[in-house]
Amino acid sequence: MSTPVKKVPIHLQSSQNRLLIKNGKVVSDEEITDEDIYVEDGIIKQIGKNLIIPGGTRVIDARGKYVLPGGIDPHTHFEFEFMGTKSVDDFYNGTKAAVAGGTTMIIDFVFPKKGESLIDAYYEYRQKADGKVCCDYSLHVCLPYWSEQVKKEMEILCKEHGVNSFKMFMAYDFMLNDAELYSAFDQCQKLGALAQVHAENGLVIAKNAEKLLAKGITGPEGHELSRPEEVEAEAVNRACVIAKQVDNPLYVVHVMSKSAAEILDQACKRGTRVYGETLVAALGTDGSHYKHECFHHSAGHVLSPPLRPDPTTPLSLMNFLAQGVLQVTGSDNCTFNKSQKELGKNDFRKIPNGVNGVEDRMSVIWEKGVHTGILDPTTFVAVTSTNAAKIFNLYPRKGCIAVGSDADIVIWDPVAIRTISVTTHHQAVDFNIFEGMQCHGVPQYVIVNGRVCVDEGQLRVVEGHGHFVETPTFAPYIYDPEKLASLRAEKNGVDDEVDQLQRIHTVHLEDDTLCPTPTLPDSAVSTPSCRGARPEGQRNIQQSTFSISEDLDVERKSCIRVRNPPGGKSSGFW
Ligand code: URQ
Ligand code: ZN
Ligand code: ZN
Repeated sequence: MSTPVKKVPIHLQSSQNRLLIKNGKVVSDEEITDEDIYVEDGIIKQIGKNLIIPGGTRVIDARGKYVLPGGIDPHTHFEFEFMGTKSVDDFYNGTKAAVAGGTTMIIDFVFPKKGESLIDAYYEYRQKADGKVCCDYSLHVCLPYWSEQVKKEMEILCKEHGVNSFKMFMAYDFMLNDAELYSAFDQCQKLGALAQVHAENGLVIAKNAEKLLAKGITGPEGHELSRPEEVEAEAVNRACVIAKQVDNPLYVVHVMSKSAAEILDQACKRGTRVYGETLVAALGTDGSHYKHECFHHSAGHVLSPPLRPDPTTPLSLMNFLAQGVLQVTGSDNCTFNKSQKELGKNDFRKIPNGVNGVEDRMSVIWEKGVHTGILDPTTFVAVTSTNAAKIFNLYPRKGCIAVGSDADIVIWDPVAIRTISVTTHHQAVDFNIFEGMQCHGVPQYVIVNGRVCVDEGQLRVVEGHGHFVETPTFAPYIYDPEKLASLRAEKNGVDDEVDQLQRIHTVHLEDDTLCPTPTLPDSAVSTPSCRGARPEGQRNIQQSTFSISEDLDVERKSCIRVRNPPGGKSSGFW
């Protein structure tokens, strides 16, 4: 068990101030290399072989392990007042659990009450979080209503408070109508902010729920029955259409169904700049739990959009991540105890929505994605860290292991196994939707801003060690045609970074001369989408036979390179 310790000035943590990580396989979103990493004062200072480092530096031997950029969970709700109660993981417990699982940064949501000033709500969140967070964090801001004042405050948040993304709801009693969504997306477009959307048709859900209750269906199974896949897919489509009218990129949070992901795929092919986030809950479990006879069990799985009864959903969503149709994974960690879930004992509409995931996201995705051979480690890094860093403009400070980046690093043991359980997790909640799941892939060390916070598996977080990180607007990876153009000019059209830009998604350019399509090889992308035919000779991850143990056991080469083509994986030699 961890014991929170008092914040110690960084210069007094002498043994942890300087760190050398040796002999590991360093994974980025596009390659795996054999390199050592030297960290000082929270920053990565050197990467390479035979580094010259000061005496007294702590050395961690990562032989046989992967060295990953710390996970970024772009979707949490800590100490969130919602549906008449408050989520039980606060910014301390929540970020402690995040770190225990290999996540070194979270992005939470400011949730103003209807009519409340966005700025006031933002300050309330800063006040709640700043002294408690064990890792760095940023904030999205939700728009639960629309007004001229909201519009003005969005600008202030972007210009003065380090916010670059806003979430709008198409369900719940604080949903925006289509005209309001249009205005909100339009304002995002002017500010260079990312519009996020919770896509479900709220009006249809309300009618369905009334009908189900009238038939006597009051239990958690009614939650899913009232919000079937097409209700999610319809809203995703509508959001994509509206975003396209104002030509602003759209980020669809918690894509929970095949139908919704397919709509994103189609929208992307039509040239809408759209990014999709799915949840570890959707990848790791399914909607069969709503039929469980125990209310606490079934209600413990209630979130919106719901888990899907179609048992092929988790695998399909994982494949969508592998193909680049979806780019990001979050937890949507929004935890309520059994006693809180009982608020909906007689009416499923009142069950507080939300599940755990911030602690287990990395392990569950490794188990279901990498261990099964669907993702390789570089795609794992892309979908658990790098893509979120790029989309929310935290890259390259976060989301990669590079000189000058924050030393947020995970030493990942792909062979170790742990069994997830409410009895051993670090979250405050008394239920775990992944109970009993055995996961290969355990963080042996987790380094947060240069401090070893998981040390040979032992959790040693520091309350308040994290900081608020500002997210500037106009993220170059989704907005800046000039960045793309100069990259292309420098690298003669086909280069890793352009590939990356395409792979993280759908770089839709107004100026056709900048469009990457014509200069890429025929076999590569055929549209500005990240997804296209697999270039010759490049391995199809779906048919991959790569082996983690082989990779880690091979005689050490000076460099193992694995390139990611747009939309897939991966050539190179292992
Ligand atoms: O919709 C969300 O993200 C929050 C408000 C609640 N959690 C959930 O059920 N997904
Ligand atoms: Zn939502
Ligand atoms: Zn959420």
